[in-house]
Amino acid sequence: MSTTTIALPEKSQYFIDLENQYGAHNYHPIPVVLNKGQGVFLWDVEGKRYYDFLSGYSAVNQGHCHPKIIQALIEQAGKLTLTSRAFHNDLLGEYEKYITAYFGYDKVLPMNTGVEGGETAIKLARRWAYVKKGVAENKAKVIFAENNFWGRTMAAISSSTDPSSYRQFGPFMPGFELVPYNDLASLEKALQDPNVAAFMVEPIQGEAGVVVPDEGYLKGVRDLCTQYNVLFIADEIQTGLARTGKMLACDHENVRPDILILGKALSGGALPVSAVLADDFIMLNIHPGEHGSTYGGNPLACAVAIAALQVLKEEKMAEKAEEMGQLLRAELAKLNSPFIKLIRGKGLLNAIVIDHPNKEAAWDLCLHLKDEGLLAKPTHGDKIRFAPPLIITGEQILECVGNIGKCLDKLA
Ligand code: IF1
Repeated sequence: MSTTTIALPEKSQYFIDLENQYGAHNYHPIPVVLNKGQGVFLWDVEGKRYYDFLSGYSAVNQGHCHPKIIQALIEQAGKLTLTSRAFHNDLLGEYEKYITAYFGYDKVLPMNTGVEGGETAIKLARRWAYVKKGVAENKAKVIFAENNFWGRTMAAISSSTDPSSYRQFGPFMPGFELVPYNDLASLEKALQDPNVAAFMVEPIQGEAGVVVPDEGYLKGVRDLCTQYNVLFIADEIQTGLARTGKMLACDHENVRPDILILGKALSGGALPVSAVLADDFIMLNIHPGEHGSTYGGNPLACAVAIAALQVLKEEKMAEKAEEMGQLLRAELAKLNSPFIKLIRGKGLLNAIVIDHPNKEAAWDLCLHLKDEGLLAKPTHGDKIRFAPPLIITGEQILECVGNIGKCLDKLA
């Protein structure tokens, strides 16, 4: 990361200094201090406006502070925010009915963060393997794709191939195996093991730098998992909820995972809400007292999630993402920049790969973009994710690409 220290306006520096002094140093943010968000825009404490091209890592698909989502938050916040699952409430069942019909599954297990959704999916798969598939206790295996990212818990990093995720945090969770992404032959080989409970995979690998698999990969995963009686777990926490131009990235190939994990935009950025959806033959192997969480399915989250899901459909955000994504990639290509090696993505989940002798070029480009009023952040060094809220207009895309072009020229 760039070590060049930039002189920041006093107000911004004040807030950054507080974080450095009193907060863990587990991030290296772009040097900007935000205090307002609305739609595709963010404002910093100096009042400067930015286009948000990260969308909270796809948690803000609906746009910052979407009025309908915030309205639901405010109304419910004044009534009842948390009952715990020790008691019933008048929102959980309504939400469960709504989201299971929305995605076509028998049941949902509500959690909070995305990684809790991943953990829940793995527990459901292991339990199914013991109860239904007949795998010997503690012998169940779960297969993951290399370069996956599904969070920061011990289980999540136990499946990671990224040293910055797992180094010096061992020992790790047993029973996890890895296959190359987008490689059906390797997957089929791994599935020969009768102890395999599930294959958990992102339909597009987000953190890896928006890696889109070949057409037919997801269909192949679905067919192989069916053939070998292995559960297909789709981690749609970043790719789901209209981000890639369909409601789910799996919809591009019309495949239905056995377990679907959602998070991030399930609340439109208002509060952590995640969900695991599956049919009864998987979900009903977990019995009362065997899994849960204090905030899982809380009434506030239910009210917000219903509004967040309604808005996606009412405002046809998947269709918009498809159209705007095509425009964004086409306009980026037209820049013909010598510093863009690759443009890839689906819908409004895109990334450019920077080609430049200076290994800090992607970071430096993001600093120039910030000065031009566009916020983005590199991932894995040379890739920059371009993922604005799905409500961005064509005119705004053109304006942003113009600014991206100006900033690329500064890398010369
Ligand atoms: C951070 C990355 C993205 C995810 C997928 C599960 C989770 C994530 C596909 C876990 C979370 C977040 C984590 C956040 C930044 C962001 C991220 F850069 F870390 F890798 F998006 F690419 N599955 N991704 O992308 O969800 O528990 O965070 O709610 O750790 O800084 P979570």
